[in-house]
Amino acid sequence: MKQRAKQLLTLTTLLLLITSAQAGWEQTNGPCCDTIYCFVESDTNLFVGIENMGVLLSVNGGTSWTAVNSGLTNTDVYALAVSGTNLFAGTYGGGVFLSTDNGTSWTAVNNGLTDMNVTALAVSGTNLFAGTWGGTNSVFISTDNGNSWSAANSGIAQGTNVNDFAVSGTNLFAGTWKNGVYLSTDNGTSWMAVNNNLTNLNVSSFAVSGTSLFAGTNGGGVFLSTDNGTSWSAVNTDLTENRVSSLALSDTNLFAGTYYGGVFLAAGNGAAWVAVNDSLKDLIVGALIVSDLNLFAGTRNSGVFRRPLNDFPCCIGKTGNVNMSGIVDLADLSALVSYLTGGGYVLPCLEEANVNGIGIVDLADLSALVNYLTGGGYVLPNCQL
Ligand SMILES: [Ca+2]
Ligand SMILES: [Ca+2]
Repeated sequence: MKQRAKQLLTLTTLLLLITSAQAGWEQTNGPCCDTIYCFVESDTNLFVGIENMGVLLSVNGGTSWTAVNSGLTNTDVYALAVSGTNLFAGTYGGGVFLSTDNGTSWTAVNNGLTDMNVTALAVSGTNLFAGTWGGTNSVFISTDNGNSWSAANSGIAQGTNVNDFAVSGTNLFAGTWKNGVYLSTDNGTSWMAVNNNLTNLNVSSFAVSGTSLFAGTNGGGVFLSTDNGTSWSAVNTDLTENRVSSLALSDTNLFAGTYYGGVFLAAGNGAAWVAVNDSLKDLIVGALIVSDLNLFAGTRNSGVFRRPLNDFPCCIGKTGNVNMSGIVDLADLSALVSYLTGGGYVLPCLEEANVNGIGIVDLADLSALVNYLTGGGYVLPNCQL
């Protein structure tokens, strides 16, 4: 009996360990409790911008945070951007502030900036762009690190409110409230609306992966363009909350932060979405960032949450997409063959390569995949999570 009790105890300890290893989100010891609008990282520094609380800095991957607001005379921080050793903060009412010492001190840099509600910032080469809200000019450019600004809004409807920018090569995109997406291919000199099939024009956020541009909207979920905004298609399978505030990418995992629905994950380039909210105590998410090996979520009432990237499921839906790219096809077979024959292929997701959903990844999975691809009638099982 004693031995049995010991075994039970060991089993219980093991189960506890497994449970704690899959704890999901962890609330960090930090900024609380006002709306978190933005993150930015610079080397090992992680900054967060919060309504009425200015900027907080973590030098230990989010474990602890310190307010860095000296000289930041407006603490309603909606946007952050890094350019070399320059850190910029966009504020609602106070324009743009610059810190050259990792947030230790700030100076207003608003010469020529005539709209002071700065809700988006972007760095493209040596150009800095500011997007504004409730003004007349919408977009400003600085070519001298914020020392001077000029309007760069030709082609943008007057009074347009800007939520976010995306930089993709030499393309600059502006996501706006009510007017969708604008594209500039000449560093902001001119803009054109690129909203074909974008059925929701309240664009809150962008994410860029190669030639894929994702746009998060407030009310229409997520859209994808693979032709620089020329056309869009909704990628909302199983996305049960369509008010998207923020997007973040980690390899082929796309994360969406939502108002009221927490965080969703689409693994493998636009697969179906799943909510990944284990232990996330606040489902109103205003900002996301992938930093180091973690995903951070900024919430409205409960501060910053952190979750290791390897804690997220990488296989969603059916198994078999071995390379986690596109559909299940011959490229997946090649990848699996290479992996199984020591060809050096590194599986991006073990559970995805476990085609039959049984045991380890081995020759039985190869047989299953061959059968599926040759029309032998094999049915790919659902991921075992
Ligand atoms: Ca594939
Ligand atoms: Ca297997």
